Amino acid sequence: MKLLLKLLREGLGRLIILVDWITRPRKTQRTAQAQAQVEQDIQNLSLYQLYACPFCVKTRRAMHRLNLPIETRSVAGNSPFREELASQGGAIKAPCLRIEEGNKVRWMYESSDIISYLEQRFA
Ligand SMILES: N[C@@H](CCC(=O)N[C@@H](CS)C(=O)NCC(=O)O)C(=O)O
Repeated sequence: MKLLLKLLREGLGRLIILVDWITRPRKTQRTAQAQAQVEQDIQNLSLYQLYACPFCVKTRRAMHRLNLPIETRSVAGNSPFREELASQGGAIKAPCLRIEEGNKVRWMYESSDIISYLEQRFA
């Protein structure tokens, strides 16, 4: 039963990835200079995430639409990022956006909060 649920969840995750890939939104177009500035500005961001998690797919889709090549860090299995997320962020829940602000680090959970934050900063 547990195995069946796992297979179902993973199958659904793969299906969501396929549908996302087929229906990808267009990337925001910027001048080369504006894009270079954005790419500079996202250096302090990283997304802790899982490949087939629907909330992570939704967040990566928004990143794609906003043309934000933010570094992604997998928290699957025994990845060191998983431990980092638990100990520094406070919970193992994906997605989570790590935001470095000067010498402070903010951990933003909730896909809809992350997307709103990215839209406010970069849309
Ligand atoms: N409301 C959250 C849901 C996130 C969520 O449930 N993520 C799952 C993966 S699909 C997770 O990290 N589960 C691990 C856990 O809860 O321990 C969001 O929109 O980001």
